[in-house]
Amino acid sequence: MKRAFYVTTPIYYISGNPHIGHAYTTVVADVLARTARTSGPAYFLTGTDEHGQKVANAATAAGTTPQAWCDELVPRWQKLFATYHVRYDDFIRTTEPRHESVVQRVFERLRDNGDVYLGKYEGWYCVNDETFWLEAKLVDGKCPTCGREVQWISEDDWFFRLSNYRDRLLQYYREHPEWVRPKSVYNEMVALLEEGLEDFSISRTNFDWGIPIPGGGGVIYVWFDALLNYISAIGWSSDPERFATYWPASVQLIGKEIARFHTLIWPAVLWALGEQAPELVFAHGWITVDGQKMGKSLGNAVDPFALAERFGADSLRYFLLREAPFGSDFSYSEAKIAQRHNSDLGNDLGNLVRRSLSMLFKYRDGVVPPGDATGSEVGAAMATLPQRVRSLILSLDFRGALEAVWELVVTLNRRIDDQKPWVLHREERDTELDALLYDLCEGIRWLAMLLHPVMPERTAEMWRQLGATAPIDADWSEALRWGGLAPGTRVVLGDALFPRIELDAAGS
Ligand code: ME8
Repeated sequence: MKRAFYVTTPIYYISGNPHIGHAYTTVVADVLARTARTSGPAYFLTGTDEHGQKVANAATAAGTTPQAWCDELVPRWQKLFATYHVRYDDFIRTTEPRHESVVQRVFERLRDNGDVYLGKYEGWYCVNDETFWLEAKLVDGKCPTCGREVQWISEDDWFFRLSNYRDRLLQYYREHPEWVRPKSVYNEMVALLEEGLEDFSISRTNFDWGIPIPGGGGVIYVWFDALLNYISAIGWSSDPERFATYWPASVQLIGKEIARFHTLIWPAVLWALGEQAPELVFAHGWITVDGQKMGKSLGNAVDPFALAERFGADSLRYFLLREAPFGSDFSYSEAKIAQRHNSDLGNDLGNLVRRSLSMLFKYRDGVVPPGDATGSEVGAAMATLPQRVRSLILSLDFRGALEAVWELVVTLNRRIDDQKPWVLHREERDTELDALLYDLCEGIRWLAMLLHPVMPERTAEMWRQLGATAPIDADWSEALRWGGLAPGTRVVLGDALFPRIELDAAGS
């Protein structure tokens, strides 16, 4: 039934400016979507989470209304994603009517079938994380996630019968040991399930910036509202055919601090609606500064626009995917970004392209010669590379995928060093020189295609310099056969792809 790869990011609170952490998840989703698109349809959703007390407080502090505040901030997020070359299919805002009507419909449906009931909530609430906490979970009386003061809440609320789904969830976790990754998060969620689940408050009466409860009595709790974006955007209850094309989602990416919402509450809500749980929820690690999660509220957030300006958005994309195994935390430093940029991208990849194309100019007037008629050794050695890279990316091993691509970078650089084209030229070993130059250009074509999902803009420039005319994002299994680059292609000498960044200037 399902016909497309569907990937989502969390929708971001627009209580302040975006930071590099927000770009991180969205870039990862973009890499997945771009890779999936090379072999079939994909759909990539991101957006903004606009209701709730946190956003309302930010608007009040800025002396404006929540809606005006959101309208003003949304373009900053869209600009962030454009700056990082992200190509999403849809950007959902939770204040849009297409979303609000679905949330109300879900509420009514669950109230009618008894999964939602009226009760009394008394307990602690953290506005920053928009999260209710049991007293026992507080740390020194403060929010266990962000360490801020919590407030006492006592109100009549609507509840979702989460406790009813505990056994089904446990069974589901046992039968689908890969549905939540990484394993550390899976284990943590199973431990929570074993402790037992409380019903979950899904309304608020002490403030009004939210979707009204049908029939009155407050607004819908921001998390219940927000989770539903993943299905409201694809036509739940309004366009069944479209919905069936995309749901269940292939990958839902989140940061690990919101795993509980996505892997305990979210599947239960979906089951209450008669829908399936997503195929995979991946809770990735944090970008940290001095061991702490980078975030606006801690005052350690890095401006993603300044960063892109300094290092280039594609170098940042590369860094984010290459630096740590996906799932782990990793510490941020400009020195590390500069190091990856200069070494992997500048020395290995950029120099390969520059050396190869300038030799082609020097020895063959910039025209790609014919390859070895008896077959290429490099081509044979790399035959399964595209398949390997694709499957590593789609299993979210981005670092492994980049390491695999670098096998080709290293092989080509080594061939130049071993075969010494300048000697081949001097000794007039023309056929050998032709074959080597062809392999270098064909290798660069492969690299541009394989790295396109990770560095869409720099690889497009590689493509331009190579004089390639076919689409760079074509199906790998068709386009990546050694010999695809037509002899006679005229290459173009361009600027260095990854100009060196001095470590001192970059800070450390
Ligand atoms: O939680 N390192 O929104 P949010 C890595 N609106 N990723 C980070 C990060 C960091 N230091 N900081 C933020 C919300 N992120 C809710 C989500 S979904 C139905 C509702 C990324 O603005 C990461 O993906 O606090 C994290 O989960 C998300 O931003 C949190 O964004």
